[in-house]
Amino acid sequence: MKKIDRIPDTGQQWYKDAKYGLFIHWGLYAILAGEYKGQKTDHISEWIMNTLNIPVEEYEKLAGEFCPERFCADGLVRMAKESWGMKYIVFTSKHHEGFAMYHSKCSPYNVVDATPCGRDILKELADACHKYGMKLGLYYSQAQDWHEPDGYMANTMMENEKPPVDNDARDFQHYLDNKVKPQLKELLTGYGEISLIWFDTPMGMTREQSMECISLVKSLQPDCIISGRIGNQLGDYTTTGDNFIPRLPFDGDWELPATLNDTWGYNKDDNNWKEPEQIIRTLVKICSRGGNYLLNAGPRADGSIPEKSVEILNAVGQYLHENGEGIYETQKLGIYPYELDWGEFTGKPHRMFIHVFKPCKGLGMMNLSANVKKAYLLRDGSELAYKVEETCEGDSMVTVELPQGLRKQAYYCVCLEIEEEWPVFEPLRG
Ligand code: JFZ
Repeated sequence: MKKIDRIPDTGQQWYKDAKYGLFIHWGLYAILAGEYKGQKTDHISEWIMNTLNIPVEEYEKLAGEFCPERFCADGLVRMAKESWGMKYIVFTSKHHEGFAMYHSKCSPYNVVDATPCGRDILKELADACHKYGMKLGLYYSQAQDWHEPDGYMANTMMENEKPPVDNDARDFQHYLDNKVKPQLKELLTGYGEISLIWFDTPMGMTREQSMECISLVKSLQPDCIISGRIGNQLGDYTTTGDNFIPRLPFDGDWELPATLNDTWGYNKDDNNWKEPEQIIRTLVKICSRGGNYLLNAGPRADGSIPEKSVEILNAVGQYLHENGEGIYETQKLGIYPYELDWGEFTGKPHRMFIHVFKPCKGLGMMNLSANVKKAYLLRDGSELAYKVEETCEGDSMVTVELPQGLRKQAYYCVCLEIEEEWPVFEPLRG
């Protein structure tokens, strides 16, 4: 059972302000794209080696086919920043498959030495991030490594006549000392500023082993943030379950990792895309509850981003372009006592942002008590009329009036400037 004994805090203002980042899952699994020798995986595609029980010697051969001709780090980072409105990128430097997407000197199983492309993908990405002022984080699978005899491997539900893996029989410490730590050292010394290490699936790691990884990271880059999945509740922030949105405002720094469809790595058959509107609503909810949204794109093996992902992220980016003030740098709000079907609130000191998701005749907010100084449409600054009243039942009520044209629209944001630092959400009473 998880015991919560402290409020997680990254101590990094950039992270608290960021709100929206890009997760990139890219590795050899992108070549299979969800299918191996005619068999399709029905699990997340980056797990295909484990799910379909592909032997190491077979899986390794994929490296010989890795040819990312269409990968352009510069273009990707520029797009993430300018079109998608993202403030940080987390890239899979090594996922559970064990393959390093950078030039590792301590394992030849890497993108430079084991492939015909010979490109240090991470170097290209890091250069672009530093050029555009994009914060760069690295996903690193510290516990699971299916390529190494001493790395852990999960026993999945989707077994393929596979004998269970006995992780206890493995010399995990040996793998930790001989692959994880040397690789972390390479990653934190060879690629400039690394703002975050996204550890994952700690499995059987002891507190000491988690601590060893943390100490190493902090000794090399003290400001580097450690994700919640280092294990043993030692992360600098809370990582929620994938695609799980906390219902209530949540103390401390936290982040929700999420997919655009049902997989992280590229899967050619997964077309279960989320609508941009759903992504926007989720982003707003996350902001009102104090977290960050780390949204994934899984490039194809050739390095291109699926067109549908680009389309969705562009649409979300358009909302951010117009309404970013109501997203970036916002802080956790209190609990508004009503469930509104038309919108959600975010806030900064002396400003409350009303994100409207449905056509409304006016924005009536019961049990909101605030001395409103001004109401305006965020995207163009046009002022809106408002009323601050008390109902005959004695509840506070703020109503923003909407001009005809706006009543038919949805996905816009209204800012209320208020005298108080934070609006008061009155509890319901009899
Ligand atoms: C992990 C990985 O296994 C997966 O491939 C992907 O990288 C994802 C971001 O992270 O999967 C998890 C780990 C933890 C939870 C869910 C999925 N969790 O705690 O709910």
